[in-house]
Amino acid sequence: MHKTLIITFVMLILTACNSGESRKKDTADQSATKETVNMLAGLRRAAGHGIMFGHQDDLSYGIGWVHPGGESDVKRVTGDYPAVYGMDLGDIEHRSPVNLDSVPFADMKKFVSEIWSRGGVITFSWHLDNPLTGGTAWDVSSDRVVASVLPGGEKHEEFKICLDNLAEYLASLTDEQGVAIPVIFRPWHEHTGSWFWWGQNICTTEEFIALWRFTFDYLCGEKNLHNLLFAYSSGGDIVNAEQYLERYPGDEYVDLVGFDYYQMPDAGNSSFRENVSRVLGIVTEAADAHGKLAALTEAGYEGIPDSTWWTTTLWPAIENHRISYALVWRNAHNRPGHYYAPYPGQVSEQDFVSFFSFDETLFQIELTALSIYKQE
Ligand code: BMA
Repeated sequence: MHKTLIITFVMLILTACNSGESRKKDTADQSATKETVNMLAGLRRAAGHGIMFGHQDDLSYGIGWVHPGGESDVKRVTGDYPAVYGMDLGDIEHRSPVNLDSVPFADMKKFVSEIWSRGGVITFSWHLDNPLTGGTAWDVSSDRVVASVLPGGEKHEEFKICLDNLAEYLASLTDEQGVAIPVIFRPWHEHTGSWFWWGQNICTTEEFIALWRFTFDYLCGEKNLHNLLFAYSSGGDIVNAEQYLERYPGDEYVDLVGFDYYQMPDAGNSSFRENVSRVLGIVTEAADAHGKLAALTEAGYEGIPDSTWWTTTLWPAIENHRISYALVWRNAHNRPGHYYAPYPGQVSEQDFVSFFSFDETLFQIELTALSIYKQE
């Protein structure tokens, strides 16, 4: 009897140890490819050196040009590419040849291989159309959309087709050797605001978490995609950690945590600086507590009317926080004034060059030296 008890006890301990060890990879996806695992380790390493600069649609178009190949407003101003490139997958759910901002998905695919070959970082957002109403991502006319796409909902099968189309595209992102190129996938962003159909007042906490987990499980499980790091990114309206983490889907579903925040024309530099720094405090603390990376996943000042915005506003807001990257939004070529990075002749051009020269801002040249995809 005594012996049986001891054996049971030992077995219990062994089981406990094993289940503790069953999560071996640092990535949320336990079947992540070695390139993806290396990428996460490389991103952690880079965060010890500085903050990577990112730009949305950097290679697709800029002020006065549209994807001729190799062009970049950031490069035109600094001589170097950004470290991080944001791109958007909106409309891939319909197998459209171009995304919601008219960027051909075929071009994006070329950019992805180009970025991968020079050791840059790719992050995808997804402004997915509303599957219930057929409207855009911004159609918040119904609060039943998330429920309708979840298992049992009337749009569930259609939603799975959206994910199938997304997965097919993500799976096609391979290099010449057939290696799946690792990317940061940032779905369901700005969910603490109520302007997208997956937003705060449009669905419940349970529905949002179910949506996230379903997306993750379907892509990594059903679709066998293992080149994704998942980014959880809220709006900038964060008051405390509890609110920030209210709809956090769990450590097993997330690799990176962040938020999006823009300077409004009437808000002033100090309110941007203070809010970004305050929220980064909350987000980096949450990141540390959960063993995740942190980032300012979207930011900017539309039209950058302030000639010293980079060194007197953005940099002071982020410099004291250990974050992986700060990404500014796109330089629309066909929407006058809708740009967030400087171009030659723009008023903040020289200041951006100063920002670029800081030891702790990382662009492509520093990233190449850090070779973030190399196994440690
Ligand atoms: C928004 C604007 C839109 C664009 C969308 C997705 O912030 O830039 O013009 O369609 O992002 O990129």
